[in-house]
Amino acid sequence: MPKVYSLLLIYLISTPVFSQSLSIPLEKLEGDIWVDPALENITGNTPIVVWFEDQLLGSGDSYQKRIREFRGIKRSELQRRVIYSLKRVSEQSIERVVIDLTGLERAGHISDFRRHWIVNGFSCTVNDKGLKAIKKLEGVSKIFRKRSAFSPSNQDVGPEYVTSPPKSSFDRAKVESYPWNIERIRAPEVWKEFGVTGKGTLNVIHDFGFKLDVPPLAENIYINFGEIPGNNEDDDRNGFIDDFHGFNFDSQNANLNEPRMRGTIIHGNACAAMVSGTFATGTNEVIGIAPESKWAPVIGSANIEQAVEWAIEQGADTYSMSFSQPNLGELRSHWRKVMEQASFCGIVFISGAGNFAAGNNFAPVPIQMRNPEDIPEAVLGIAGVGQDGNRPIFSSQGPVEWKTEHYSDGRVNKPDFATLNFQIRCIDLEGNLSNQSSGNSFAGPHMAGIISLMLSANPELLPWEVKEILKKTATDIGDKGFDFQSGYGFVNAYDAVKETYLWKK
Ligand SMILES: [Ca+2]
Ligand SMILES: [Ca+2]
Ligand SMILES: [Ca+2]
Repeated sequence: MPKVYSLLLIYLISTPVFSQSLSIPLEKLEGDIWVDPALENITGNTPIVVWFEDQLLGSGDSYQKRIREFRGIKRSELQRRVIYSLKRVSEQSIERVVIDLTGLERAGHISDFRRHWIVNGFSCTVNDKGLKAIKKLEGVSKIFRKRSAFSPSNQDVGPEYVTSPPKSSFDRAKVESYPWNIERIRAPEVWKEFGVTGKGTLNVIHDFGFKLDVPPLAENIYINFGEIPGNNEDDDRNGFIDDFHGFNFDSQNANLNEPRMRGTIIHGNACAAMVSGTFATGTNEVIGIAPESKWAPVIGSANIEQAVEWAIEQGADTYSMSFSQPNLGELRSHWRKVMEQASFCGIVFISGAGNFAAGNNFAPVPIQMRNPEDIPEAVLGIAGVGQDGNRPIFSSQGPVEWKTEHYSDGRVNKPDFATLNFQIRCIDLEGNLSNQSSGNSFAGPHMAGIISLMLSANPELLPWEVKEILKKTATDIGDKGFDFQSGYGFVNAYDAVKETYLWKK
């Protein structure tokens, strides 16, 4: 049975009863149908992503407008209502075109169809005829060319499941030491004074290179209890087979075991450990900022909308992206729309500022910070300093520029904040803190760990309230006030978490 046709049947039996109390008003994209210039004269099969006209955020400047509309609402309530409304409109939009799509699929003009709700639309692969037909479908507003994974895995060694995660070795009373960066960010004071260690939060680490059985990470790995690992079945029927801990949205399977060394570290593991690591193996040295939080590994930049939908469904609080994509063209707008609308589903997105201010990879401002750290408001772009408090020369600087078809902000202030990015101690394959590495890949996870603590202390904070608190409590460094090297300043966990208690709802 063709995929589209089978989806149609699912709509007919599963459309939920409309609930007035949950529904929130949506907006419409204005103007004529727009097609990405990168889709001119396509030959052969090309991946696209389509936006319908009905969206949570209609115009490019809706984000700021709509956050004011929801002032004071609890994060859990906004999340429930936005998810409900986005899923509902997605079903309505697809219902209007599903018969046409089925025909196009049968005729071989489209394939790999996937519906999205985080942005109301769908992805598929098209030929020239398929693209022409989709332009004419009811409700279709914008069509983007999708990109394949920017750094495809070539050492994909398969799935890995921690079926019996070891009990957490972390115990506040047993803490003996921590590396300098954990102390500088003032995490131990939060554990001690407030008893807040990240409990109840889930942090998605979107990266490459994971090995999941490393003790300080395995102890806090996320488990999707609806899924039986390794049986090649989608037990919880969410569309993803064996998504027991996370998922690889590039290869569309659970292949997350990719212990690829970059220099002396496994990149994804190093980032995850700074957020959710417990004790370095066999020691009482704490390596994570939020050592009782959970973390989930995700790979999959080619299908970011699926990855973000998955994160929302699993109840993620933070979503950390220590990667940086240049030259995305108009697809930048799609990434931004996904993250803006997902921040209304309660997710705080974080991305390291990048390392393109010096050396062989130098790029000039305003393209020194790239996607996704260039996304205003919905993504916190994080730069950093070293142990001496100085900015290393590689650390990317703002501002960035937005002049896409959908977004016309012009120059946007970036980065947002600074944490630590130089000579950070990292775990090795055994979970020992034997390495050190530098880069804004680590500035982001420091921020994710701090936000995990904040949301553990006050789970109802909205993403934009988290940013307000960080602005209020950051220490100004570098040039006076906001600056293009450190944003609003150096963030510390203690002042940020303390402030969250004044924002209780
Ligand atoms: Ca599943
Ligand atoms: Ca399964
Ligand atoms: Ca400053």
